[in-house]
Amino acid sequence: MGKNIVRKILESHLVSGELKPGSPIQIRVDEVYTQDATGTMAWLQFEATGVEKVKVPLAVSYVDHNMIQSNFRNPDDHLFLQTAARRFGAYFSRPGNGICHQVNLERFARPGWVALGTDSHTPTNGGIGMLAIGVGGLDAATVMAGLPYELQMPEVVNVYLTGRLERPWVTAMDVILELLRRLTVKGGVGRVFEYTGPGVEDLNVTERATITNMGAELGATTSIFPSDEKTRHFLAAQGRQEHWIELVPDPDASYDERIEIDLGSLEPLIAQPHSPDNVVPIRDVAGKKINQVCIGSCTNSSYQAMKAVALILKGRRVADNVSLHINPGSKQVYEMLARDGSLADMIAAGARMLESSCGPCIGMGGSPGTGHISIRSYNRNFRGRCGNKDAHVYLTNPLACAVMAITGEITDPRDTDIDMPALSEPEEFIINDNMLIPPAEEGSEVEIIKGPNIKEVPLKEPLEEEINAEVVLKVGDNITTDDIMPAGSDILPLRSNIPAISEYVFYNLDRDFSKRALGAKKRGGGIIVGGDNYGQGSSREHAAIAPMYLGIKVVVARSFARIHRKNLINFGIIPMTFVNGDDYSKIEQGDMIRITSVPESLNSNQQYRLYNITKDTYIDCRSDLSDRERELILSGGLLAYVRKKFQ
Ligand code: MIC
Ligand code: SF4
Repeated sequence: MGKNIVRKILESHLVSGELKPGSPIQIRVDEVYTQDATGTMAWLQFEATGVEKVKVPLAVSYVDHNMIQSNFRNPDDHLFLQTAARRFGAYFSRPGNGICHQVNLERFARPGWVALGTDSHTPTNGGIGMLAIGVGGLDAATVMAGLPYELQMPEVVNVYLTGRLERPWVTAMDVILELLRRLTVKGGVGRVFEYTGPGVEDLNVTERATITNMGAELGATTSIFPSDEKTRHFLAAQGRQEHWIELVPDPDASYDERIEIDLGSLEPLIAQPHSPDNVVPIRDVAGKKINQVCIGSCTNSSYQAMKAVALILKGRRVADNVSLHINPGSKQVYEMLARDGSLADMIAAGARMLESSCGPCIGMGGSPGTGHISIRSYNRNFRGRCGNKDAHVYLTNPLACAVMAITGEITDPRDTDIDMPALSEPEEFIINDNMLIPPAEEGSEVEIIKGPNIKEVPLKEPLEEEINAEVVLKVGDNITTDDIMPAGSDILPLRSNIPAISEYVFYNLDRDFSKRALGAKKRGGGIIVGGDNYGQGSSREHAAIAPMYLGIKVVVARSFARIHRKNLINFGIIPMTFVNGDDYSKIEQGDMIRITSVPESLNSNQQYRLYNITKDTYIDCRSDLSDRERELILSGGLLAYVRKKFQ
């Protein structure tokens, strides 16, 4: 039987395991990249392995999230990352060079390679035919130290594209919004989305990257496009034609499932608050007054999209009731907009130009006001993520965003007299890598500089025989890592300081959580109870490290999102699921739970009888850990495990 692209790449990178959906496989990795908000931990953890130099062919450390520098914390972290990269053999992308995924696509991504990135939107690189997976910092650190990466072999879903994006005001963003509408934020768990079909030819690499970027919101392991003539064109325009290879599925390739989308039938869509899958046609919600528009981020920052935005704004003005923020995704795009006059058109129209960074997407500035409506070309609109839980964030394509900045209300652009600008990729991009600092020839001579913001990574205590813990929180379905460990300009600068950041765990849902958890820690520890898809969204391992620090021993949920589940295991917290989903109702916040013979159950059939002491009932749970994952938990987490291996 013919092979699909995912299988071809995995076969050529397989170290051990069987490519059977659900079974654990270990693969060799070509590139690892980090961003600053997760990267300080990743590099501290790499340092803790004692390995002198990264063992992957390419490593890049980006700075793009923590850019406000309202005190010493961010610049301390930046200097640590810069010196660590130079010492350990990684490129350093300086603050101002752009958002990691956009820059990586432009300058490093290669078809046929495998990449890990410490950020959930790493699949952006799938637009070029790279198998790019978001992971926690500790996974990245151990792979850089020389271990293969372990994941569960996902199912491969074929998204078969027909037709062309020929309807006015429909862009690549509408393709992924349509998929989110159909499949929801849980629809991609345990799956990779491979795009094929005649419609693929209609999309260029940056449009494909918009689709694979936001595939993260489906909960997918990753998404990927073929590498074809469009890919060759993009790489040539980036001066990297030598990195091109053709990568297409065999004609008779098989898939676990198939979904079809006719590009020609799509219309402009919008995701309403507070979830990226709450998608409707823009026309359904048209007419609402808006307060803010944000254009850019790692989802929609290509030169062609930004240039089209500038053409819409040219000679027009931003409505009085709207604040328009634009954050182009990379220095390359920004410089090109400046040189061709687009930047002047944006400024003249009244845009507030931001630097090339994540910015308002992660609540680093640009928060909307109370009750305000913000329209964004970004990828996530979880409540509170923008920095204000009383604001309403909608997600739509960048062209529609530009139109709404002018009309001042939610508008389907087809209902205006504005002409849609043509979209096309340039023949050549401006290539100027002067903000990419290569690693040192002699790393051992470089001193790593750690300012006072940088604290040691805490280690987990070894696993106990018996857990006696209190249910410190019970939550519902689709809890995001933004709920567990909020970001924003007050909290994000604490990423290198676990004791300090742990005070904010579940802060927006329950201000007393961390105090309560610390109290329970003194009495034996805490348990969190969750619904379906617990831990969806970002890759931030702080959503596991900080709870570990607060004494959380177990999370019991109906199901887990992939990256968060792995992060929990890496930090020694056992992710358990209910054998019978209805038992979720048998356990309440405040209940005392006893779990006996924990290591023994973990080592045998991974079944646990939880005794609810408060209610005097039993609840059957299980964990589905691979052999390596069990070993990790028994050693007290991945870092302890790796230390044993390397020292
Ligand atoms: C996000 O979009 O949520 C982030 C901020 O980029 C995160 C990473 C982080 O929390 O540092 C992600 O997507 O993984
Ligand atoms: Fe940055 Fe937002 Fe992209 Fe995350 S989703 S990498 S915060 S731009």
